[in-house]
Formats: sequence, C-alpha cells, structure tokens
Amino acid sequence: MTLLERSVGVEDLVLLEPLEEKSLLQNLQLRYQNKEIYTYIGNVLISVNPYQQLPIYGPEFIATYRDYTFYEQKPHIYALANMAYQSLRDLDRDQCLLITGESGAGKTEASKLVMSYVAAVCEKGEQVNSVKEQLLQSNPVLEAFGNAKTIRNNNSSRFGKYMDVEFDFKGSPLGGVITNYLLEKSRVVKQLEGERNFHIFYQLLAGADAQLMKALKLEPDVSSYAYLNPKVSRVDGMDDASNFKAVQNAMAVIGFSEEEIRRVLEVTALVLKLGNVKLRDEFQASGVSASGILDGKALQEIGEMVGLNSNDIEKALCSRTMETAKEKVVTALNVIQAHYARDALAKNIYSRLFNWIVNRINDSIKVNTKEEKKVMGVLDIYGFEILEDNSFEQFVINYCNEKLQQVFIEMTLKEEQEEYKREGIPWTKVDYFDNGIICNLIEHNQRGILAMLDEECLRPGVVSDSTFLAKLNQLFSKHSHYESKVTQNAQRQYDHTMGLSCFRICHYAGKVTYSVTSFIDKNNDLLFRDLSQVMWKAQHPLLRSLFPEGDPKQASLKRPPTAGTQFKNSVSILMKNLYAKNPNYIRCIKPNEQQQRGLFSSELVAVQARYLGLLENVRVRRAGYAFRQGYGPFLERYRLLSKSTWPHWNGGDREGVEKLLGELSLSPEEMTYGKTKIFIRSPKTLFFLEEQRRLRLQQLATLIQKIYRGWR
Ligand code: AD9
Ligand code: MG
Repeated sequence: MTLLERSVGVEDLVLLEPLEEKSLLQNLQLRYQNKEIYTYIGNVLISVNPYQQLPIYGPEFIATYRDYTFYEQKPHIYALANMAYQSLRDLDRDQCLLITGESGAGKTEASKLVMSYVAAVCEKGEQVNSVKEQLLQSNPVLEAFGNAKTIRNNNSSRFGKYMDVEFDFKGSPLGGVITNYLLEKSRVVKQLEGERNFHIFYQLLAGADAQLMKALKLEPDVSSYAYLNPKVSRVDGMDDASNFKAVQNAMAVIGFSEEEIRRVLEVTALVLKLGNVKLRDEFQASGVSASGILDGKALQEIGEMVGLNSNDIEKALCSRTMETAKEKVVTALNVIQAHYARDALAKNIYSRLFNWIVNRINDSIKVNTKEEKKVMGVLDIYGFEILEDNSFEQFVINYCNEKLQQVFIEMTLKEEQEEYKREGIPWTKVDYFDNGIICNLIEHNQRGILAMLDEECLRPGVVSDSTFLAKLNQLFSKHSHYESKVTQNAQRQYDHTMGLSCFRICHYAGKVTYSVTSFIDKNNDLLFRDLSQVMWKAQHPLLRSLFPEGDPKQASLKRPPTAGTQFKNSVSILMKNLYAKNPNYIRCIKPNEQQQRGLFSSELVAVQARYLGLLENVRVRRAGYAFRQGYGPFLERYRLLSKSTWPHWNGGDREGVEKLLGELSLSPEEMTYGKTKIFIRSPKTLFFLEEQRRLRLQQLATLIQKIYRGWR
C-alpha cells in the first residue's frame, strides 16, 4: 500500500486529475467523510472543520510528526507546524503562518494547535516553561474580551490577530508581540438576533463571587442590562462561570497585578452600566429640544466606581461644546443624539480597554534580550466576507484579504523563482491573475477609495455618504473593477440588485456590493471632546489613561488618523512583516452552516474554495516542482535503494543521487538537478521513493533477524 492509497482521495491536490472545481470538491468531501480533514496543495495545508474532537492530536501525534519530514506522514497541521519550526530552528529562517478562512472555519483552533505543537517540541526548562505559559495564557484573555457568540460561530473572534513569537538560537521561546486589528466594537451596544455581546460580560455576571459583585454593584441577571441580549444569555457547551475563573487565572499568569485585574473588571462593569443610562427628552425654555437623565441610578454607580461627578457625566452626554478661536458654544443634544453619544462612549471605552489589555500582555511577554532572535508569526484574521448587507467593516476586511492574496501569489511565485535562479534551473513564466489593480483601487495614496473617503471626512462644508459616493462615481466611472448604479446606467446596464446608495468592487474572489451608509461616520470614528474630557477627569487610573486626548493640555492635539487610514497603515506594516518571512499557509474551510459534524455542503465549500483561490493555487504549484532537497540529506535517506550507493558510497552527493535515481528508472521529466538540490516534480514520485524505502527497510530487518537467528 502506498502513502497515496492509504488515504481516501489524493492527499495533495497537486495530484488531482482532472484538475477542476468539481473534482477538487469531491476530493475534499471524500476525505472529510473519512475524517481526513487535512489535505495539501504542495506545502499549503487545507483544513476542513470537523466539528468534533478527532483522536489525531496530543502528545502521541506530536511525537510522531516531530520525527518525520513534511511528506512522510498523512497531511496534518502538526506536519506544517513542524516544517515551520524546524526551518526556523535549524535553517535560521523566520517563519510566518497565515491562517485564513471564513467565520467558523477553524482559524483560531488551528492557531492554538500550532502554538501547542511548538510549545511541546521546544526545549523544556523553568524559564522557558514560564514564557510558554504566558504565551499560551494570552489566548483565554483575548478570547474573553474579543470573542463572542455569533450566528456563525459560538466562539467567534471579533478582531484580527497577529502574534510574533520570538525564539533564541536553540529554538526556545523568549516571548512575543501581539498586534490586534479592528475589534468589532459595535457589538458592545447592539447584537444581531441570536448573538451575544463579548464573552467577558457574561463571564463576569456568572462567575464573579458575591464580594466582587457587590464591589462592582452588579446583578447576576443578564436581563438587567440593556446592552446584553436576554434571549441568548447562555451558549451550549460553554461554562461562563468557570471560564471567568480561567480568565482571572490567565491574567495572573501573564503578570497582571490583582489591582490591574480589578481595574479591568471595573471598566468592564462600567460599560455594562452605561447601557442602562436612560435618557429622555427635555425642552428648553427656548423651545430647542434637549435631553436629560431619566433614571440616575446607573449614572450614580458609575460616578462612584470611577470617581466622577455624575452631573459632569450627564452634562457630557447631553450637550456638546463647540470651540472656535474666540469662544465656546454649548449646544444641547436631543435624546437621539444623547443616546448616540452614550453608545459612542461605551464602544470607545471598550475598544480602548481591549487595546490596553493587548498592550499590557505585550509588556509582559516582550523580549528584552539583545541577542539575535528568530521569529515565527501567526496570523489569525477574518477571511473574505460577503454578507447580505456589506458596510465599511466588510470593505476593510475584504481589502485586507485582497492584500493577503497578493502576498500569497507574490511570495509563492517569488520564492519559487528565486530558488530556481539560485539553483540554475530555467523558470517558466506562470500566468496568474494579478490583483494589484484592485489593491490600488482601494489603497492608492491620492486616488484610492480610502483616500477619497478621508478627503470627504476632512473636507469642510456639508459632507455625507452620498457626496462620498458621488466622488467615487466620478473618479472610477471607467475603472474595470468598480461599478455603481451611475456607472451602470451610463453603460446602459440595468441591474436591479444594485441600490442607489451602493458601490460594487470586483474582488479577486468575486463581486461585493457595499452600502455607503455610515462610511463617513465609521471612518471618522470621532468621540465628542466633552466625553473624552470627562473620562480623563476620572479618579480611576485605568479609565483616565484610556483618554489621553481629554487632557486640556492636549487640546491642541491633531485629530487622530481616520479608522480607514489606521487600518491601511497597520495592514501595510503587517505586509512588510510577512514579506520578510518564509510563509506557511493554512486555508480553513467551513463544511456547513449548522456547525454540525459529518455534514459537507458542496455549494458552501465551492464558494470558499473560490475565495481562497484554491484552483489557482494548484495551478501555480503544478507549474513548478512539488519537492526539493539538498543532495546530501536526500542521498542519506534513499541510498539504501541502490546497489551502487549501499552500503558504501565514496563519491560526491550529487553523483550519488544521479546514480541512485538512474537505477530506479524514473521518468526523466520527474526530476531536475539544481546546483545544490534535487527537484522532484510531483509528490507521487516522492511517495514512490518513500514506499521503496519502507519495503527495503523491512527486507533489511528480516535479513538481520535471519543472521541473528543463524548466530544463535
Ligand atoms: V471566526 O472568524 O473567529 O468567527 P474561526 O476562528 O475560523 O472563526 P474557530 O477556530 O473558532 O473558527 O472554530 C469554530 C469551532 O469549530 C470551534 O469552536 C470548534 O468547536 C470547531 N473546530 C474548529 N477546528 C476544529 C478542530 N480541528 N477540531 C475540532 C474544531 N473542532
Ligand atoms: Mg477565530
């Protein structure tokens, strides 16, 4: 039985015949139904969410995978983690693991499996163990504050995460740095039906002991809080109370002091209470509508907890101060505006708290040594999104995926090309779709959609989402990847699915229609100065530190970059970081919407296969060689297959390999001899070699046994 036949379907899609979407899906389905959730495309790993605990993880499997090279065992995430780790430790090459896929596809679980693999195989020792613990414990903390139950995933990460783990020359972890992207802060004040707010709120209410509840003046009943949806207070299989203990413990392991933990929980409780601050219409004598507090209890409690006068908070929520060079004008907000201000404040406090937590973890895990470090970056970030209504969030998420696709193609091709050049092997050009044009449409510094959005946000005068759209329509009327009602009408195309307030981008993964509603607002992401000023006045050191711009001395500070620009900048830093490393890819696929084991919906997977560019990936991969290895190690491994090289070979490594492969009568197109490495076109040949080696080892073992018996 060969390695190929051992599994069901091909283990590497490079071997797929015929190569088309249908056969690709059938292959994944066949494997999935046989609980083979992992499949390769060369060294890219595809992982289909099993929605059940498979007996393929843990120390025994880790021990197996650490002793083999990539193609020697069944496809597995441990094999990929092992390849990345060994290459980092032994070849000194910084690595990155890019984990992509849609919500619920298994990205976060995959990143945890990689981390636990690396933690298990690296050296042990007191110092190392404590670093490992801190790195591993950052997960439950970030998940508590950054994950939530959504319709698509009970434990959905509502932020993007990139983590650099740094190692010393022996491959022992020294520490790391976490970068977070775009927390979905709108969830703090509103959730879709069937969804929850961030886990921490429920954990706190379910798990805090009586003393803490009293100190925070909280009630255990979820329905007491307007920001929590009482219909989904619990999630099947999730124990909020015991998770709360685990989070507190994890924070302590990372190095948060008791006081810091309490402060974090106070700010969390404050956000919950803000939702209960009810406002009402009030009419001023002048007849202008204004607002005031309907029920002062929540506000009173907030004031007491963070050392603020509740009248000051009320004033900041219900009015707005406009400052000109000469004077200050205070205008009253009506009840809708005041509620909006309250929600904006809650979202801001929470997202700033989240950033603070990430920074605090980074302080603990930061590496202080000057010695040379090796780095493994793990990226767990939202995949391409096409929802029913796509807004600013989907726009930036899809932009990020467009950039990741660009990295993927460029790095895969560049890497191949460079190696061919080094090895003196002719390079045949591969045709592929270059999505640079779409990236440019979005990110171009002067003429991109994000630049246009900023221009509109910063322009004085009356600006709105529709003036922004009009600008795009004018500028991109002829762009091949941009469409809107206006451009369609000009071309006499009549598409009823396109709304008046929408534009559409033809992404590499498909067309997405975005509604411009709230683009300006979300990009501006401004908090009225009255609110930051009052927060800065709080006696609570943590809360106060979250609002540095509230300091009157900082009043002349320039406005912070817009949300779009901040995101673009962090994506650009991420890309630079990724380009500097050797990439490893994990493509996660969600087999069904019901989060059920054993169910494989071909239609759903087909869409994801397109987003992930799997066919394109196989095509690029097939154009080259699936396997390559230095002559020395290759000869060492397979020399027992030839009479010329076994048991002794006195010539050079390359001659030995030529002799050996010559004797095995393999097709000459299957391999090419580079300067230092042998290149093998398809994994099939490699599997053949492996199989021959296994048989030969068996033969030798029998022979040795016979000789041994003869002696006895
Ligand atoms: V989201 O974009 O954060 O909403 P992810 O991260 O892609 O999403 P996640 O890793 O959270 O998905 O996986 C969703 C659920 O699928 C998990 O909570 C597990 O219940 C399940 N899962 C995922 N991968 C595995 C696995 N290898 N084995 C068993 C798995 N269950
Ligand atoms: Mg996740």
